[in-house]
Amino acid sequence: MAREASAGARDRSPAPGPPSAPPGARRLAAGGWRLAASGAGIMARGPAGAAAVLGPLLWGCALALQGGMLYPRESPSRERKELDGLWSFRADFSDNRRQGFEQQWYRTPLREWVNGVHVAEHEGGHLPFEADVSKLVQSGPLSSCRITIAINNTLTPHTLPPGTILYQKDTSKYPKGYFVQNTHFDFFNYAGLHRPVLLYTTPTIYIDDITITTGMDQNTGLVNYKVFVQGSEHFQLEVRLLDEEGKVVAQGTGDQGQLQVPSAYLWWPYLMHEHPAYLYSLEVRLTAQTEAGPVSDFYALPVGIRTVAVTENQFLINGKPFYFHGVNKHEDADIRGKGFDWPLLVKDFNLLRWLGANSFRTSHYPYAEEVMQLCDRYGIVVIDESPGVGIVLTQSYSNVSLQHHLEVMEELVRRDKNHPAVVMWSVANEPASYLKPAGYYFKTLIAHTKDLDPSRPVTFVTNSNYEADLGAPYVDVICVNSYYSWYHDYGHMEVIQLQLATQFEKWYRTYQKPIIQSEYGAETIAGFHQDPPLMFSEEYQKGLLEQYHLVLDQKRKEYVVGELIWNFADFMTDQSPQRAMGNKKGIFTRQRQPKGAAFLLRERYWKLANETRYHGSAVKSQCVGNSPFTF
Ligand code: GCB
Repeated sequence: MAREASAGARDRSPAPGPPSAPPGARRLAAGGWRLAASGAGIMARGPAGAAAVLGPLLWGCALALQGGMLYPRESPSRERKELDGLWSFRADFSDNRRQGFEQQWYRTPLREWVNGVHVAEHEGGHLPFEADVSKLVQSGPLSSCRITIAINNTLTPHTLPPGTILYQKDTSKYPKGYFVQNTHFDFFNYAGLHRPVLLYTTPTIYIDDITITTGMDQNTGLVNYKVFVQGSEHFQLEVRLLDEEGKVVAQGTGDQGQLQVPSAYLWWPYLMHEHPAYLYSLEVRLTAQTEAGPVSDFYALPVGIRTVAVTENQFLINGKPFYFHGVNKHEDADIRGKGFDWPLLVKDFNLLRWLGANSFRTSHYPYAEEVMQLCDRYGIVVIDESPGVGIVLTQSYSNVSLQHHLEVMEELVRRDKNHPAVVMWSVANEPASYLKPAGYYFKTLIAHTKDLDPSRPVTFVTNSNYEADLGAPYVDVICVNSYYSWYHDYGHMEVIQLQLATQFEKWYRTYQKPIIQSEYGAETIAGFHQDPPLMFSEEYQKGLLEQYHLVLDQKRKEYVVGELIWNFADFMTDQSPQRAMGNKKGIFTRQRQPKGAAFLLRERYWKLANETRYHGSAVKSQCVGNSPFTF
């Protein structure tokens, strides 16, 4: 089985075609294992074959995906190896390096070879895929093995995110064959493997997937489980739920059932309860008899018991109103670019907790699984967004695109369904939802996502006008982005209150659904100061935020259920006259140093936490202390 990696090619050359001698290889000792390498977040390619494979659109149909995508963990029956380190990458500088575009290799999925044998292919970035490679690597414990992954980050109108290749034909201005990749999103389309590639073993009969949903009946926690097994139809399953002290609190047998936990500890968001993020451990033990003897498998899954619900004007977690005071992020940092990095992750989570942020949106693609695990562990609530960003061309609403988007939602739900931190799916960011086909597109996509996971609300993030938005009728929560006094009425912060209040009123009157201000902010260059405030100064960012907060404070008493600043930190983008070395709307710099707005927001978020926490719980009121690590 193979997992994880993430990609996007910074050079504009096409990825190598199916190789006779595989390029870009890494050696590893594989022994007699069942072997797994994984590629999460391999950036996108043309999904031309998708419609042919899946047939008609999937609304309400069974899953197109085969098998589960449990995070590879060590256990008494499983071993895992991380293939971190330097891979030898090979860019193509040959004379015929444009051959890939001419022959449209980008219309075929990403490919992976082990010892020269093609084992897997995958379309789309940011989500894991895997392949069983046991037969290819069982030649002896000391033998080596070559894994080759060909990655292509070319974006077409049908990939997620979509993009186009623009050929410049005017030879008085551009060399022959010159082309550029155009995108409709505001972050850098990094190349390469962004996340770990892993090998892992399983027994021949193994636990392939687990689906958990949870509920409450009075004080009794309910954990519904379903276990999927591969390799045989004859096996026994035992399931035990352990509390944080390791005490068994419930148990069952068989591949599905309900565990009941008297006086259960609930999973609460950070700052909403004095004991946030309580995690049980679900231990699943499989035993089976085979001709070769007994086989057993063991997998332990963290489980948080919590409920999520939406009313006309509230977002409820465990039946109590929850207010999102959080951020939008990017997988981006200085030096590493988009690459996964544990120290960076720990730093970011410490900053989130310092800030008093209880939530974030995975703008604008699924983040690494390890990020989601930390959210579970620290109680940081997540709006889990697909890579559906920049759907603005009519072609990107075609059936081919929709088909791919439906599959991507299946992959996302399959990967993240068991995370208590995930409270809502976002299928897209700022699509051209006023275009005619958008109504059918979002109706289908949202219905399919709800079908996959009836336990969570679904949304997409809009910047369309409330009257024109054809997707909004289908969402559970209205998530709206606005940049008053930034992308228009430059410098006129005095109009923000009127414009924002009008925005909220119109959306609410039209839909009677809770609203989240899912983006707002201002470009700010750390260290620029100006009084009276001018755009790009730290004072302007703070002033703009304060104007938003005045209106948010009124409307959160009615139907606004959250505010997510754009952005947590500065991040890299394509070059343009609007971007001074990337997007600078962070409240932290790209190196994670605070701008003035970080302190302003910290003051606000801790105050909000004290006001909006669940009052049955005694969260300490030391919130606005000076300690940089007051949790
Ligand atoms: C948006 C987008 C986000 C951009 C941001 C900006 O509306 O959703 O991706 O980075 O605005 O700064 O312009």
